[in-house]
Amino acid sequence: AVVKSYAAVDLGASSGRVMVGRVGPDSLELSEAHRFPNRPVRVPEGLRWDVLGLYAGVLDGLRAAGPVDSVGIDSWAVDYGLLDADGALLGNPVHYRDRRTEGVAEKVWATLPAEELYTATGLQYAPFNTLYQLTAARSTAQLDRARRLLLMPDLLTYWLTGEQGTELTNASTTQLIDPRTRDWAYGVAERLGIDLGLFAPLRRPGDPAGVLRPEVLEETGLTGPVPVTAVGSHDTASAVAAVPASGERFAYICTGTWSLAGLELDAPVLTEESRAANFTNELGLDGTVRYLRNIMGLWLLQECVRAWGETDLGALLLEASKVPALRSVVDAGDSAFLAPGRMPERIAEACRASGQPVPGSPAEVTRCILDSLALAHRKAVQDAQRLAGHTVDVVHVVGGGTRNALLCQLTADACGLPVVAGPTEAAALGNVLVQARAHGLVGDLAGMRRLLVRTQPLTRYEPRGGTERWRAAQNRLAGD
Ligand code: ADP
Ligand code: LRH
Repeated sequence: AVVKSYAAVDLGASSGRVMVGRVGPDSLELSEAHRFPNRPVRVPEGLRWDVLGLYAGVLDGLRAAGPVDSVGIDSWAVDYGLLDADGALLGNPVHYRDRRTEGVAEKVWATLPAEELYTATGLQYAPFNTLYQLTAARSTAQLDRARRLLLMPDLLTYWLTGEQGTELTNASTTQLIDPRTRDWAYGVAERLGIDLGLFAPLRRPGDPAGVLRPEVLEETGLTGPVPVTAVGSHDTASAVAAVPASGERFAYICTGTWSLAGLELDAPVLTEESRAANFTNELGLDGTVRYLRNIMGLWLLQECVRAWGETDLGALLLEASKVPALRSVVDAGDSAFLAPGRMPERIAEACRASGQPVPGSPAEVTRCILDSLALAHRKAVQDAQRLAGHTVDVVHVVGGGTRNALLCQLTADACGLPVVAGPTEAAALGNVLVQARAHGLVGDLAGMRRLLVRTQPLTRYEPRGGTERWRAAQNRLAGD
C-alpha cells in the first residue's frame, strides 16, 4: 500500500515541534523529528516572540525530518508579524500576553458595542484578540509602515515558500471574520477603521501554499519540489480535527498551555447568553464551528514551576495526588492570570481573597491548580451543552495534558462523564491528516477520526462519583 510522509510543524506557546506522520490507507504513525522550547522574551518595549529562533527550529526540524511529501504549519492563534513594502519583517511579533491591550476593549466597545461585535464575529472577549491588538497598535510607527499582516503560521509559510495567504481557521481568531459567511466581517473592520487590505487573501485547509524555496531546500538538505499545504493552521483547529470521536455526542478539551473546552457544531451560537458566558465560535474544518471557552490551562502550573525552579514534574504530581481534594479553588477562567510572573503568590492571594485555605507547599498549590482546572472543565462542558442545546456522553481530552493522569481523572470526576485521553500530539496529527487528505489519502473528517480511533493509543478514565462535591465547589467559586 502507498505510505506517504508529512512534516507537521506545530508551534505551541511553550514548545515547538516538527513531527513526521506516515500515513497509509489503514495506518498512521507519528514520530518526533525535533522539539525546541518557545521562550517569550521581555525587551524594553514589551513581551515579544523570538520568531527567528522559531524559524531556525523549523528549519532544523525539516532537516531532521528528511524526505517528506508535504509540509504543514500550525501555531497558537491571534498573533502576527507585520511586513513593510519590501516584504521584510517589521520588528518582533508581539506576544498575546503583552500588556498593550489592557483597557483597549472598552475603547472598541464605545464605537461598536460588545453585543454587536459578538453577533458579527462570534468571538469571545479576550484582551488579545487580533482586533484589540491592532487597535492598541494604531498610529504606531510600525503599523503605519506596514503593508502586510501575516498570522504566525502564515508568516513562517511565507518564509518557507515566498507565498502569502491568510488561513481561515486561524483568521477566525482575529475577530475580523463572520462565522456565518466564513468570510471577512467587512462591516466590523470598517467601523473600527481596520484596513483589511493588510491581510493576504484567505486560504482554506487543504489549499496549496507554495513549495519550499531553493534556499530552504539547500539549508534543510531536502530535494524539491516539496509542497507546503495549508492545514487548520490554528493549533486548536488541528487538535480538534484529531479528536478521536466516533459520533457527535462528544465534548473535547484541548489541554496544553491553555485548556480549550467545548463542542464541535455545524453552526455558530450567537445568542446573548452565549456572549455573557464568554463562549467563542472559531472556525474548524469543513464548515464546523469550535464552540468553546478559553481556560487558563497548564499555564498556571508552568508559571509556578518556573517560579519554583528545577522541578521534577512527575514527583510533584504524585505528591499533589495525595493532597486532599477541593480544599481551595480559583477561577481558572479569570484573565487576571493571563500575564506572566509571581504565579504561586497570585494563586495564594486569590484563595485568601475568597476566604479559602491558602495553599503553601508546591504540592498544595499544584493540587489547587488541578482541582481548579477540572472544575473549569466541568463548567465549560456543562455550559456549552446548555447554550448549544447539544448533549454529550463522553469528554475527549487531547494535548500535553493527557500526560497528566491526575488532571484527566479529576476532569472525569468533575464532569461526571468518562474521559477518553489521547492523542497527546493531537495538533500535529490533525495537521498531518489534513495534508494526507489534500493528497487524496484519507476521506472526510469522520474518516480521519476513524483512522485515529484504529491507530492511536487512548486511555479511558471513568468518573468516580462525588459530583456533589464538585457542584458545591462550583457554587463556592460563584459566591453562592
Ligand atoms: P503547548 O502546545 O501549548 O505548548 P503542550 O500541549 O505541549 O502545550 O502541553 C504542555 C503541558 O503538558 C505542560 O505544561 C505540562 O503541564 C504537560 N506535560 C508535558 N509533559 C508532561 C509529563 N511528562 N507529565 C505530566 N504533564 C506533562
Ligand atoms: C492555544 C491557542 C488558543 C488561543 C491561544 C492564544 O495554543 O491557539 O486556541 O486562544 O492559543
